[in-house]
Amino acid sequence: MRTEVVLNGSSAPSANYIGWSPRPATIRLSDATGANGPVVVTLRNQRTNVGGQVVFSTSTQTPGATLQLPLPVNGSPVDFFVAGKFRSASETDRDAVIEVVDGAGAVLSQTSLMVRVRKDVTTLTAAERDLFIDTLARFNASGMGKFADVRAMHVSAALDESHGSGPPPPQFPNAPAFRDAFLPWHRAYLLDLERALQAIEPAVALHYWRFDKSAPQLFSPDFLGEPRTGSSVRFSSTNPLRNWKVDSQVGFQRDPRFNHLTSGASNANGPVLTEAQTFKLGTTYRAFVRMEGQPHGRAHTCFDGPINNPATAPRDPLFFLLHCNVDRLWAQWQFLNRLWNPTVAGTYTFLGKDGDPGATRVGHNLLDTMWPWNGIHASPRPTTPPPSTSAGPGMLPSSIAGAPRAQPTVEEMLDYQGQTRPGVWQGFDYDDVMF
Ligand SMILES: [Cu+2]
Repeated sequence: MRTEVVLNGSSAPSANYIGWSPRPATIRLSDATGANGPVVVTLRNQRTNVGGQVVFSTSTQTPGATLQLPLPVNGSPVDFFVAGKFRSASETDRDAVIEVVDGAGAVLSQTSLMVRVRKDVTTLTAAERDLFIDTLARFNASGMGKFADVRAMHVSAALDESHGSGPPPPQFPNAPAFRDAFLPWHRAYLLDLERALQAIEPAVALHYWRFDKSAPQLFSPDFLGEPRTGSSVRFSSTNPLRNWKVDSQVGFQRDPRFNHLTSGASNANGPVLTEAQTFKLGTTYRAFVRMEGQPHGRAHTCFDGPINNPATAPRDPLFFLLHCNVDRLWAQWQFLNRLWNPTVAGTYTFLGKDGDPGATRVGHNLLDTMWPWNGIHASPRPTTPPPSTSAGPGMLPSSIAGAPRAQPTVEEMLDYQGQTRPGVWQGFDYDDVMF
């Protein structure tokens, strides 16, 4: 007797990646030899002391470490859900194993999967760290790879789309200066990059730099480089980033204006807001998005080097770890305030589309699509051809997540876990932001 477990609607191994959101799964008797009626099986974690852990649920049963299901003898599939057990993420590729046993304890199948989440860089194993920097280096390919397009999404022509600039429109005088889509735009941006990295190496995830805490591991020759005053950061001779090249330039400067070995980020104006202070910016999106200035902006300006200027910041890989933390802060804030659904007051600012009364700048209204993924390059959008990590305009698709669409709207970036739209998961989670 054998069983077959299928995750995320595909029996391909590339589908066996989950986060904290319940993912659709099926189980069936693939070989019913010896059964003369429905077979009750138990799903469990094969190893409970090592590797990623999962929980099982059904439409009527709450999540648990085991699940009993009767399987029809004719081999038709039975639905269930599987999710990563919060704070029990994988450390290596597909180190979680769903084991199925019959009533006598005989093992009917084992299915490997990975609970793949974005982690605090200070908690990574050496293998996780190396997987990340190696994949990033391969994606850049010493300046010859598609990483150039990721950078080209965040140059000066694009900053109206991704950041705040200019005064608020006259009909909306109290609006923050065009900042609304700062967080959704960067969420899409990071996800597009992460999917590009996962196309090279499925086990990789973006990770985040908690800039309000010291992270000496990060600023070391084996990770993102050791600062050297006035010159490029130093990498160890085995670090795949040692040949990091952008704009025909090898290496980059990143001089901290703070003691990077002992404290969180700080500049002449003082430290970045702590996480707790950031959450206290307010309980509406309009109040919270002021974090674009502090802590986000200040985290950038805690260094001398390309990272302190928006148009050049993506030359430095730290940019992506900084922004991953910005996105995580938003995700955590969303969770704390239960704000994923735009029809709930405070989730987002303007709920209409460009051209409606009260609209702010195109690309920043809830129902607007976002450049470059929408492929539009006529004013007032950036007029340069939109760079793309995929063959045409649009986000890279995912083998495990159906969302967002290739040309996402601002709205689609809000509920990344499917909190208010069950099953609509974007394919990423944070180690400390639960579902
Ligand atoms: Cu930034």
